[in-house]
Amino acid sequence: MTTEILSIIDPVTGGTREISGPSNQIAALRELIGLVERGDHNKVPTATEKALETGLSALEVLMNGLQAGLAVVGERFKRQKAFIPEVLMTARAMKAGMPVLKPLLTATQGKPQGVVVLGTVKGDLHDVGRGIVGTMMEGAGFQVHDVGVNVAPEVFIAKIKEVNADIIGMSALLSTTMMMQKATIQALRDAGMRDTVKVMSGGAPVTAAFAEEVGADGWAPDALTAVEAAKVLMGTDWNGKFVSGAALSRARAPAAAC
Ligand code: B1M
Repeated sequence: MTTEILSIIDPVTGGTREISGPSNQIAALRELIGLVERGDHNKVPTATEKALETGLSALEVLMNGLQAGLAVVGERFKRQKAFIPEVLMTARAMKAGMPVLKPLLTATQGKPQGVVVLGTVKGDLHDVGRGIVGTMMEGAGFQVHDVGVNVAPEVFIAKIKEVNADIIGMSALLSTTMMMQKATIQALRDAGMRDTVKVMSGGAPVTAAFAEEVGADGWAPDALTAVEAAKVLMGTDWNGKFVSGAALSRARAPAAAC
C-alpha cells in the first residue's frame, strides 16, 4: 500500500501539522475530518469504527480525525468565516465519535489512581476538551466525576465533599471565565478545603504562569499531559511544587538530533 501525507490543523496549537501513513488510514482520517467539519453527526460513529479497522489507534483517531475536524471549523470561527450554529453542529459531530472510542481509551482498570471532580467553570459552556480530559483520566485509572459546564464554586465544593475527591480539575475556554478558576480556589480556601484537595487548571487560554499565579497545583495544555500531571500530583513523592504538564511531556520527549 502506498504512503500518503495529510495536512491537519493541530487541535492544541492551531498550527498545521503533517501526518503520514498507509493510504487506507489517511483516507479514513480524511473522511472523518470531512464529516466532523460538515457536522454530519449521524455518519461519524460508523466512520470512527472504520478508521479503527484500518489499524489506527483510538488516540490517533481522536487527535488526527475527530479533533482535527473540529479544529478546521474552530479556525474558521476565529477568522469569522464560521458562526455559532456551524460550530455547535461540528462539536456535536465530534462528540458522536466518542462513545466508539471511549471503551478503548478507558480500558485499564483496578484500584483508582485517584478521585477527580472535573468541570467547566461558571459562565463557560465549552465541554468538548473537558470531556476528552475526563476520558483520558478514566483511561489512566482515575475515577472521574464530571460535574458539567457552568459550574459554580459551591457546586464544585459540594461534589468534592460528596465523593471525597483528591483532585479538582477546572476547565475554562474564555478569557473572561479564566478568573473563575481563581474564584473557585478562593472558595476552597474559604471552606477550609484548600489543603485537602489538589487543584488542576486547564483550557485553551489558560497558561502555566496564570495557573500558578492563581494558586493551582498543576496545569496541562492538553488531555494527555493532564493525565501525566494528575499522576505526579497523586504521587507520594510530590513535594507541593507546581506541576506543568508541558514540562513533563518535554522531559519524556526523545532528545533532538543535533
Ligand atoms: Co466558543 N470560543 N464561544 N463555542 N469556541 C472559543 C473558545 C474561541 C477561542 C473562538 C475564537 O473566537 N477564536 C473564543 C474565546 C476567545 C477568548 O475568550 N479567548 C470563543 C467565544 C468568544 C465564544 C462565545 C463568547 C461566542 C459568542 O457567543 N459570541 C460563546 C461563549 C459561550 C459560553 O461559554 N458562555 C461561545 C460558544 C461556543 C459554542 C457553544 C458554539 C461551542 C461550544 C460547544 C461545546 O463545547 N459543546 C464553541 C466552540 C466549539 C469553540 C471552539 C471553536 C472550539 C473549542 C473546542 O471544543 N476545542 C473555540 C475555538 C478554538 O479553540 N479553536 C471557541 C477543542 C477541544 C478539544 O480543545 O477545549 O481547548 P480545548 O481542550 C483541550 C485543552 O485546552 C486541554 O485539553 C483539551 C484536550 O486536549 N484542556 C485541559 C481543557 N480543559 C482542561 C482541563 C485541564 C487540563 C487540560 O485540567 C483540569
